Amino acid sequence: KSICVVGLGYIGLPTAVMFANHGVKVHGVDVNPAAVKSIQEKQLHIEENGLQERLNKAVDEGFLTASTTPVTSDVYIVAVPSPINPDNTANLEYVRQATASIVPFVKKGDLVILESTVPPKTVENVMLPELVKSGLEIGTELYVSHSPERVIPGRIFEELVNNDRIVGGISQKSAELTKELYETFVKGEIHLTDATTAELVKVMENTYRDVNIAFANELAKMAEKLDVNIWEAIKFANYHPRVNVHFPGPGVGGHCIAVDPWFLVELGGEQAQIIHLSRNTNDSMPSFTAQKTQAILNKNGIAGATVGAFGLAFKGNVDDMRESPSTIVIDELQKLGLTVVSHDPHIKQNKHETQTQSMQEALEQSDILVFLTDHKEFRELDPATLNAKSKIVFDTKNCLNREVWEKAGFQFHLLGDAKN
Ligand code: SAJ
Repeated sequence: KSICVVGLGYIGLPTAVMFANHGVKVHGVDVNPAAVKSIQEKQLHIEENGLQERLNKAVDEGFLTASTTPVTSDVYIVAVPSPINPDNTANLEYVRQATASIVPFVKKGDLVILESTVPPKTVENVMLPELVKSGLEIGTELYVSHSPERVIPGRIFEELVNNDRIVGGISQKSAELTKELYETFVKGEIHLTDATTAELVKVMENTYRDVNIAFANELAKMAEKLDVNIWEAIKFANYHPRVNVHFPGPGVGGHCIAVDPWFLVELGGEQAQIIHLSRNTNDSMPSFTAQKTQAILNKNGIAGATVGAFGLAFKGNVDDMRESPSTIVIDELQKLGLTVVSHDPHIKQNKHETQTQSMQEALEQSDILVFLTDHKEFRELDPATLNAKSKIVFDTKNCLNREVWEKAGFQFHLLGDAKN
């Protein structure tokens, strides 16, 4: 079987590479010529552990090719962005366009799989109206399914293989054919259902995480008033066998957790109250973080300060700035009249207008060091040898060791802890 993967981003590319590494002929398609070129030249446009070696192998062995338009294949996998509009409604235009782009190529017996995370009913209401234009009968002549990815950036290859998958077919045969295909490399179990259930399951998973993080953020704000260290409290609560509280932070970012719950808010309206409130709570964290930074500066009598923002990625050890809370924290700090310099060892192209410095430059200019992302490089810093202008540090991710930093003479502040 040959596969055409439409969309060569964080999900499409690893998936394409994985099939190619297992001896399947894959053709990757992206409307962005730079993404296509990067594959042809084996120059990665995204950072992911193990991707480079696998890409090299796939291209060198001739199993992966790429272009800006689809080619005739047996299977089409759609893995394009499904972002939200500024008013928090789903933007399904990429899914619709990608589907439309394969219609001229599909033939009897082909399989079309949607990987992108989408609001329930998207396969039915957005994809099928395009696919019927092929003249093929859906479910019997043209098989269609939703097979949402569940991988976590940073560990994509491990999780692509080992995670269970939920596959929802528009017909039983569609689901079965999809399962057969993914069994090429998936070692986890593949559970079959209908397309709408699979769509809901995927969005539910990310919403569960968002709601749970909002709960932790709400408690973090309260802990500051109660004079409790929320990280300690969460650790203790999680010793309970049926409790798994997530962790607070400067906000929730990325293209999934901060986006998908809005799909349910749009569909559920009044019924999606907890989900909506959780989104708002998580979206309030950048401003909470900026205000706490300001309060620390005030307490130290520092006016007209320069804040060092360490970490621009949406989470630790990734190079992805999509929906990163750090950028909003920086905006909020600037609104408060503070100057911000920033540093991120993983970001090659800063998508925010703030100035990015080297670690040393940022350390030398900052009146306070605010850690916004739990990158490995930050965890491993040795405060005793740091050549920094300031001896005030604010850790929003609980990624630094208070004892070690205090021993090195730093005044240590932690989000979700009033101490200091
Ligand atoms: N975060 C917290 N507290 C936590 C955990 C995360 O504030 O306790 C923040 C992170 O810092 C980050 C954001 O949430 O800003 C999202 O990070 P994440 O690690 O929770 O998730 P993603 O977006 O990298 O990946 C998620 C995963 N979904 C779940 O764990 C349910 C992944 O399995 C999905 O495949 C992915 O979304 C996706 O593509 O949908």
